[in-house]
Amino acid sequence: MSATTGMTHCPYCALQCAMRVAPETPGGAPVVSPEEFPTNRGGLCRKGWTAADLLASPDRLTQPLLRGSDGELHPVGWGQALDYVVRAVRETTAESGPDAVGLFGGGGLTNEKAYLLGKFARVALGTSRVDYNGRFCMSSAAAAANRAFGLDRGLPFPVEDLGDADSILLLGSNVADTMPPFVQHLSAARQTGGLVVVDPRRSATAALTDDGGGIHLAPAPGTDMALLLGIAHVVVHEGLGDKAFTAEHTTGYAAVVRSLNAYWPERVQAITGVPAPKIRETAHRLAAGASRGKREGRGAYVLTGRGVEQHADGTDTTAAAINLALLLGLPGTSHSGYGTITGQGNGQGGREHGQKCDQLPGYRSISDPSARRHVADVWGIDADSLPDAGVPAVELLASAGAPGGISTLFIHGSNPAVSAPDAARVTERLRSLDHLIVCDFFLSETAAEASLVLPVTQWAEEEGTMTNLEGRVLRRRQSVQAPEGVRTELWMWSELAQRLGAPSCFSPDPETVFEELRLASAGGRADYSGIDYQLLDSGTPVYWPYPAGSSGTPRLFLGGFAHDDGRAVFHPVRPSGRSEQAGRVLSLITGRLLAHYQSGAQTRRVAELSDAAPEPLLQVHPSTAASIGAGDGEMVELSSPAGTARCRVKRSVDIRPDTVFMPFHFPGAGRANLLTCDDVDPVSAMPEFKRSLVSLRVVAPEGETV
Ligand SMILES: Nc1nc2c(c(=O)[nH]1)N[C@H]1C(S)=C(S)[C@@H](COP(=O)(O)OP(=O)(O)OC[C@H]3O[C@@H](n4cnc5c(=O)[nH]c(N)nc54)[C@H](O)[C@@H]3O)O[C@H]1N2
Ligand SMILES: Nc1nc2c(c(=O)[nH]1)N[C@H]1C(S)=C(S)[C@@H](COP(=O)(O)OP(=O)(O)OC[C@H]3O[C@@H](n4cnc5c(=O)[nH]c(N)nc54)[C@H](O)[C@@H]3O)O[C@H]1N2
Ligand code: SF4
Ligand SMILES: [Mo]
Repeated sequence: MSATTGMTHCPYCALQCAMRVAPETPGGAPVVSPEEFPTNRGGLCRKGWTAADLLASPDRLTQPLLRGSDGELHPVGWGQALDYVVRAVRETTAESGPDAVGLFGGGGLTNEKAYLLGKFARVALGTSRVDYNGRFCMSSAAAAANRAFGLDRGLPFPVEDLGDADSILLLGSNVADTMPPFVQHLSAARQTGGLVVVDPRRSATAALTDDGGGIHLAPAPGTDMALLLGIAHVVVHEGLGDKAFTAEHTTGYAAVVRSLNAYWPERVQAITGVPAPKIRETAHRLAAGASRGKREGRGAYVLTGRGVEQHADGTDTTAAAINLALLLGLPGTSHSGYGTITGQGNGQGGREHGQKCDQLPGYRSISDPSARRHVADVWGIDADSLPDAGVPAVELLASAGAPGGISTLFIHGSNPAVSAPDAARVTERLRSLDHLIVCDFFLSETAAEASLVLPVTQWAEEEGTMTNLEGRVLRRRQSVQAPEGVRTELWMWSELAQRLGAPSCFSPDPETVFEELRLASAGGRADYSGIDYQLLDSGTPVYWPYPAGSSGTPRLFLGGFAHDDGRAVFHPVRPSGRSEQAGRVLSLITGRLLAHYQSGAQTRRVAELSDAAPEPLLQVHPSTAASIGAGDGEMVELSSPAGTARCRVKRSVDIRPDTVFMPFHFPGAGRANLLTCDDVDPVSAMPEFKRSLVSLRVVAPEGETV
């Protein structure tokens, strides 16, 4: 047995905790055991511990399912299934052109799959209509980081660097539930009282600030930008900033300082509900960390999560967080910085290799002629034959079955019937497609709508690489045999490309695909050309950019930012009028529970996890619950401009009275996304997931009004 036998990484989040998946006794069912790795240091969360249940689940799909004339899904062979796909693509393309075929990918796909999916779209199908669920996840943070630094890598430093921090400002992130082993990296900041958590709820992470651990700021939902401007106002007006840094390493300082003038702490208190003294205390705390960083190497970090990014102004709110970090002189130093906490298993790699509608592998722009030439040369095609940029996720899904839109759609690694905004309308759109082809290993709510379901391998059944939240590339090894009847997505694209007569090679072998990805990424912003499977097996930490001949880049920007002049760019931002109504309306915020992952398609099938959280519960402040006469466990109907949903009430003093919280992991009438609308951020096209205006009323469980 080699040292790497059974060694793999978790199927879920971007921390990519290391684990071994192997039978306890020869021939027995596989079990998970944690492994020592810098991100998890031997820890796993409950989802990781129970992940082997996914491999043995009785719900596992093992045969393609084709919808028959009776409207039901029936098992068919792979030959028949692939014939169906080829016919669907040919029919749609002949009728309406290649852009009538769409692909929707996922940030959980390996780098190899994300890469080949983008290539399959552009080369085998010739369509521009490809995008992915990372649009719902990372797009605002990516847009803001690209604008400010010229490059987006979630954490531009190893996660372990946080372990030395004096102060950490954590905005809209609940790592104690979403990445439990990550909490270890916050312990030094907590010991010095330097953890500042910004969340309208006293989340499990906000509770880490108790007992001298730090400060919890609970702004009204959607008012984070004003809060950040308030903190930055104090930094500038009390002379706490790093003027030498801003003079030497940034552009746009004067404009950003002007933009802060109207955000003195008392005014920000009126907008956000955060007391002015706490705003001042936060600014001083971060500034103290920043200067301690310069003296002793124990610095300050500003980190953002989905709570501040998933808004219709998420890019600008993230920009406000970056501006604050720049004023304090944090980014581009070895002891301080700004980062976003990437969410999905391969949320980082998934955004670099061409699933995004405007990108080619290596984080290249599809509208850049030299990038097109480079990638077309690797693919052995003419650059002019590459489609132009397509449309982002919300627009792509909204165009399903609509005139001029897509009429055939492939979905790989996403369950938009539960997770997309305005999910009822998205489901209707999916139903109006001529052909919906879903690849999954479970019959997700989206797969249940498909005309064809293709059963594919999952994490520990296949080889591939992932790029975690720090930009570290790692191997997710095959540890168990896949059940008979399932195929890898690489095999499937390879077969389909051949049948469709694609003018390039589509290998079914992950290592061969990775070798091609290296070439395609060479010279791009996310350059993987110096990485190969042997290097990854050697245990050396591997961070991109990793050009051939280099030794990779654990810490970005130490020698300057990625803009041509080496400087970071301040982007002045201003809150829209929307945030001013905070406190006078009831806001629904949505997010995650420890026990479930995303749309719940996987974790709802793990008994221990579904027992822990069997249904959605609406977190409501007791005073708000009393105002509508709702007791614990009572069923309420929530109404928003997008629609209505139902769930039971869980009263809690850990949330603002003007705010209710609902997890989005559940299907049916308890779907949080029945309430979210498809407003998007103008820069990133990120939907407004985090805040919807709602009203509540108590209903009888059967649905009658009480
Ligand atoms: N258990 C679990 N872990 C996961 C996942 C999962 O589904 N389940 N998914 C993974 C993925 S893909 C992602 S993207 C990450 C997400 O990880 P997080 O960003 O930590 O998760 P969320 O729960 O979406 O949001 C975090 C917090 O934002 C708060 N929030 C909501 N609205 C606002 C607001 O307007 N302002 C502020 N300041 N805060 C707000 C919520 O109360 C919540 O506590 O988690 C990853 N890990
Ligand atoms: N209201 C609200 N909505 C949200 C969010 C929120 O905070 N609030 N968060 C958003 C965020 S950050 C995200 S990332 C999205 C995530 O939401 P989704 O995009 O729906 O992600 P998952 O639930 O992980 O769906 C993955 C599906 O793909 C399958 N799958 C897993 N791995 C593979 C694979 O390798 N290949 C194939 N073919 N299938 C695979 C799983 O079985 C599952 O059915 O939800 C977004 N939606
Ligand atoms: S924290 Fe994330 S990667 Fe680690 S075990 Fe939990 S779900 Fe898996
Ligand atoms: Mo995400």
